[in-house]
Amino acid sequence: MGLLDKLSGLLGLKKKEVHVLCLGLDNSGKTTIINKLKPSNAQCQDIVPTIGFTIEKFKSSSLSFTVFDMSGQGRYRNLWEHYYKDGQAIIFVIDSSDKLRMVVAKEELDTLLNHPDIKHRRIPILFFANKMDLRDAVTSVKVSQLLCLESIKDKPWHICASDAIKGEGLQEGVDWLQGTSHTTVHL
Ligand code: G3D
Ligand code: MG
Repeated sequence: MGLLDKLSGLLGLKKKEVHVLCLGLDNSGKTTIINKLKPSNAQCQDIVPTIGFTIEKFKSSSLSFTVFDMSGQGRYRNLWEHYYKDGQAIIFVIDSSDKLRMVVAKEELDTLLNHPDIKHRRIPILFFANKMDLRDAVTSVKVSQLLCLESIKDKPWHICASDAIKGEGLQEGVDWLQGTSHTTVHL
């Protein structure tokens, strides 16, 4: 059973689709992670390229994924924020080796958390401190400090160190999301 099948197993009882948003700066590893997670029968529903901005969408039996880069010019912001209200879980991916852009990732996270469609919802957020295999990578504890995750009080969150190329850490993350989704995602 693929990781995604397992995650979607939580819907066995409820039979409704869960929308997962996979976000983070470009080059953090989102596409690599999603490709590892999605079952082989997942269909690439939609890749919507506009100039400089791409939204990837995947769908399996009861789970749909919307993936996009939170970077580039602010003019794309409206495009991606449009998806927030339908998201029932968030996977936020960080390149742990990119210390220079960690502050940009934090800014994007803060903007996300303050968005009206996210701010007042107990939407679970799974953080992947990705690229742990790289020599320059900081630990997941350090990533968590740099992003001030402890200040997130009103949403369940969890951080996992991951190496998306080898697939390490992804299972732990999905297990957490599956566990928390039972109690926090309203279907
Ligand atoms: P994005 O979808 O967030 O933009 P990608 O990111 O999934 O396209 O990944 C960006 C680059 O980082 C890719 O390399 C990918 O192979 C690499 N990458 C993703 N996850 C990891 C990881 O855990 N460890 C390491 N070392 N590299 C990772 P290329 O060379 O294809 O640009
Ligand atoms: Mg990508």
